[in-house]
Amino acid sequence: MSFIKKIYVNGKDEVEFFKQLEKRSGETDKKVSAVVNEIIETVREGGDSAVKAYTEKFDGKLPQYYEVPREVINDAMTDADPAFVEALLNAIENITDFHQRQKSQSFVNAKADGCIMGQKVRGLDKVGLYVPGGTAAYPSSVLMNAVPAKIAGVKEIIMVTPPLKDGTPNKDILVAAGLCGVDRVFMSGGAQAIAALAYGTEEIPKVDKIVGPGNIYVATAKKLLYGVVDIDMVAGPSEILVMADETAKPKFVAADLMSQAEHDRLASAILVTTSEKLADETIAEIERQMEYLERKDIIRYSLENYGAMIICNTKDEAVDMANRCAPEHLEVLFENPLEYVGRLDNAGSVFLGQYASEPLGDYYAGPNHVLPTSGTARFFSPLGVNSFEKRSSFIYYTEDALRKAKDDIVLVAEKEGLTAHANAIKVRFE
Ligand code: HSO
Ligand code: ZN
Repeated sequence: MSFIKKIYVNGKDEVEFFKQLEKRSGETDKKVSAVVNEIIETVREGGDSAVKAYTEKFDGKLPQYYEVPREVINDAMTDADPAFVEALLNAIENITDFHQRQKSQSFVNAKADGCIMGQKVRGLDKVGLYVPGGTAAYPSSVLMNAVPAKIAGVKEIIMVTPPLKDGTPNKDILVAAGLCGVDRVFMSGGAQAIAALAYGTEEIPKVDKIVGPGNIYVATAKKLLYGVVDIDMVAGPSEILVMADETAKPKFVAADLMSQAEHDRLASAILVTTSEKLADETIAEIERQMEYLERKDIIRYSLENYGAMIICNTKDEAVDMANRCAPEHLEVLFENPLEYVGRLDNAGSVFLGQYASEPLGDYYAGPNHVLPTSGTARFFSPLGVNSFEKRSSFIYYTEDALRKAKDDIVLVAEKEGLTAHANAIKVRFE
């Protein structure tokens, strides 16, 4: 028996497994909320000195810089491995090409009666980008956040990120930030950095929206400050669901499942297949390939707890299951993958065919890798240009047109008991 579960569709095991999966997306923890609330209030009152005091308290010392000087960012770019810079530039080109197509258009509707109405779309002024420390400091995520923000027309992107253990900035993150035009970088992490962005301090600008993943303190701070600022969605653990038939290659399926399972111990990787033979061979492949992967302990844990091989009777059953799960990433390794696009309603990003391996989307192809998790792809969309845009509408009316509309407006205003509203219309025709 392998450490990975094999489950037959519609059975008792299936119900148990999905219950276990749901437990991953934890409710907001009351104790964490209390701690974060206090941090938020202290930073709101105390500004930079409160941010620095928390950094010292939690990290034991202050980082090399509070704000990273521009020359340090430029030096990081010139000193970096040219192949790494080239790879990021190629990714930026693809991400730009994809996201440019998302830009919304303003519109003006000039009507025959002389009235004009329209909608103006513009980028947010200032956006805060949180980049976590530790092993989850991903340069690719800097690209996925900053490129669409730039395309939307955001005027200033302010990054906050904790330092490495020795107090210096993470050079790879600086390279990514420099290449995609991040304007300022502050070396500060945790709930204190989020509070600083939301309220502004003497040095850290107040932003309109905060994006980027973080630990439970960061996520809680974002949730608590929603309304003071806008936020992106609060990302849960990574997920992949692979739908495959007997034509899929177990070697590829196993590799792709583990590519997500390695993210963290709560990651989930599920195979839904019409072929029990494929499931068995994939399990064997996982056990073989896992041995040479650096994060095999994380992979083993997440697959054991949140991974499964689900055997279906038909492809329709597999499609239904994918739509019900609404996974962050959905791979279609059926013989004719393109035939299924129209029927897949609830996935963050869909990967079609055996060469659209999930990491291609994480790093390179162009679509965003910041995606809805924990079933929220039912109603949330990937991060994109519109996440950084806002709309305002405008109205111009002629005297004649208002005269025609007058009685309707007055009638409804008086029904609502709002006579000052009615009056504002009536006085114009007395
Ligand atoms: N798969 C992650 C994104 C990522 N992968 C960054 C590698 N680096 C989002 O679920
Ligand atoms: Zn990934």
